[in-house]
Amino acid sequence: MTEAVAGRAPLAGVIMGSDSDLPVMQAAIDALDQFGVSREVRIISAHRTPEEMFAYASTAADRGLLVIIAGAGGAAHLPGMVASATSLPVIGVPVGITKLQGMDALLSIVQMPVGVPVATVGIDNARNAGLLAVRMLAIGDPALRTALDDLRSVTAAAVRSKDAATRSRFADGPG
Ligand code: RP5
Repeated sequence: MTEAVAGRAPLAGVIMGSDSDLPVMQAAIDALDQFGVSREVRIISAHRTPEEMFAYASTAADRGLLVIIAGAGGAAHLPGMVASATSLPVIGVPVGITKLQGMDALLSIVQMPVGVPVATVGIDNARNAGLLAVRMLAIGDPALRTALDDLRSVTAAAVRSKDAATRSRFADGPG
């Protein structure tokens, strides 16, 4: 699905602490676009623009958003602080931008206190964040669920193809 998403009220918000996160976060945007999910993209920082962050999070549901993907690196407080100010599901993306290669961001995002959940994906795995958001939206959207089923079929076919090629390559060995 590659239908245009412009002009429709966004269902997903993709936010990140800096434009330096964008090369990683682009994969989340691409996944949403692949499934025709309307989205908005913002640079919002928990540390540098905290007022904007709280305004964004606290108004997100009323503006029609259904899910928020938040990426940040280093002392990555953006996903957790956004989750503290909204009841929408928040998916956190640890961005591996520092000398700690994302372990700092991963632990900052995943170690949330009880009561304030953030669904955390792997370091730099923004595509999974996008796909998880699509799965959440598919709960109430049968067409989206069918599209996800199709993607799983394509993914399985690719693995079966690699399996066939690998079996063929090693077919002549001993045993
Ligand atoms: C974090 O600090 C951002 O999410 C980014 O990953 C990191 C570095 O930001 P810049 O100094 O590149 O703006 O808040």
